[in-house]
Amino acid sequence: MRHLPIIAAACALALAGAAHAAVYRLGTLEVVDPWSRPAAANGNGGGFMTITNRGAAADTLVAVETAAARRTEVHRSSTAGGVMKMERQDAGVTIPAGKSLAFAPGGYHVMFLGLTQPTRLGDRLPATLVFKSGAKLKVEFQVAAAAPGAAPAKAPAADAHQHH
Ligand SMILES: [Cu+2]
Repeated sequence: MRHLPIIAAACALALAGAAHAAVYRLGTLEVVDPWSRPAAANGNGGGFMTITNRGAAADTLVAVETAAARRTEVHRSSTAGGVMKMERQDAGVTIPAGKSLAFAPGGYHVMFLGLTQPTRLGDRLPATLVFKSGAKLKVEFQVAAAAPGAAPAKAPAADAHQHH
């Protein structure tokens, strides 16, 4: 065997501390900081992350598998005329070759429908991201009040609204 750093097929560097990003890799796909907000059992949760495709071809997130919810969908939120709506992305979400795509509140997100258990701060929701290429990337959505690595919120915004 050649002397090379061992890179596991799915390499999770989930380190404690806000300064360290959680990075999951499989082939040319990379997912950074999957996270979700606390939610009640039987409720719905949103899953957020950044997916980078370092490959030469586009790939598409087509499904998310998890035992933590009865069903999952991929959604996109948008605001038109001051009204926020969510649209199911039945064809999946394509990450072009060499690009990153952010799943974030107000935009693309994974929708966990019917959580089997309440999710609390510090919990991790294991899930498998399924891509059109056949890649299946295991990640853990960290339950947090805000995006990991984001500046600490001073106070909840008065106009903060939850669409889930
Ligand atoms: Cu949604």
